[in-house]
Amino acid sequence: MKYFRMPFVGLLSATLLVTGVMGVQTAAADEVSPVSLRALAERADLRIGTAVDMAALGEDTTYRRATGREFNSVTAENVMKWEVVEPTRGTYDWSGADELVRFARERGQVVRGHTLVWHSQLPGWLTAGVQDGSIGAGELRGILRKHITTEVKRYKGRIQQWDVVNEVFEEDGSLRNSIWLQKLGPSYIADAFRWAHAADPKAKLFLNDYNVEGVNAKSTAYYELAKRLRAEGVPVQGFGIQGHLAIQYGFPGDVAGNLARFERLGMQTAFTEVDVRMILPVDEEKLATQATYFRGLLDACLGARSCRSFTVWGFTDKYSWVPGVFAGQGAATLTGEDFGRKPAYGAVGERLAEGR
Ligand code: 9MR
Repeated sequence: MKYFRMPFVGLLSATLLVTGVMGVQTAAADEVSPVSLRALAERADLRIGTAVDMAALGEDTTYRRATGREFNSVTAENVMKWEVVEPTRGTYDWSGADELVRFARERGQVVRGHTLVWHSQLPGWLTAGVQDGSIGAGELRGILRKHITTEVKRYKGRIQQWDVVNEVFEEDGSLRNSIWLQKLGPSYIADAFRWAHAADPKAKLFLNDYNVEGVNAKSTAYYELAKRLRAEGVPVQGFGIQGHLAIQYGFPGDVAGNLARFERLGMQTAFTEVDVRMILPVDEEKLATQATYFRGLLDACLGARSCRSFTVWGFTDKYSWVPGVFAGQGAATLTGEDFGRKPAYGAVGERLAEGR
């Protein structure tokens, strides 16, 4: 199915144009267009972000230009993860991460750092060492501390928000049975935040997970954790809601109430990885539903003072992670494989134009 074959060059829908958001259209393709999502977000005091696929950024000009034009925040989809930055123990590869940070700086974008402590995408040397017992608990703690300190220091002053711990709870609200919990016990979470804070005191430090959009057992576990950590003086400042939705499961309940309770703790909130998948094939009804889901999450964000950052997990189906993981599902982003805009793109633009 073809979407609107409007090339992705900075024009929003006619609806938007009549709402008076159109400025003088003199921007070259790679500049910030007055009618980009980015320009609309700036008026709403919001960082609108995307995950960036560094391979695509290097070889796909349409992708590269749109990344600069449409967004004022970027997240590394993979290149800041541990398996990428330290593939061999003590040998680092910062090439992708450095390139993204440079790209962002040249375009006046902020960077969300993703992610320091996770159970997935760990380097082989680390998981093997833990498994065969050659890396014991004491050494593992030192390795984690060094990893966090090294990476956060390297980008000190250039990362707005760090996802310090990612996906540490199960759906029922119990702590995930990761190597971190098994070997270091639950205190690894507070340690990680303290180490990250020592390395870059100005970066806002986030918890981050999926299936925590609304009020449920998992998001409540985060709420209790955040409350306790903050009472103990642990430097945790934000709650990151990934926002990987699927139209066949319905829209989550009480997203606004969920944001509000973290806000009452004095925390920032953010949507960090939004996409909305569907069972293929695509049809107009599904696309219309998808648009309401994107709009619904954005609406909750703009309705909360604590929410100043809304990131999509890629903006084109051409590079989306979804079909590779959920067989028979896809079309999860704002534009199609040909960058044609879906109704969701228009819905996001319209909601941004309405402001807070
Ligand atoms: O989009 C990422 C994909 O390219 C990787 O193969 C995958 C590996 O697990 O991670 C994906 O990003 C994930 C993110 O880092 C954390 N939340 C869930 C995201 C989608 O799986």
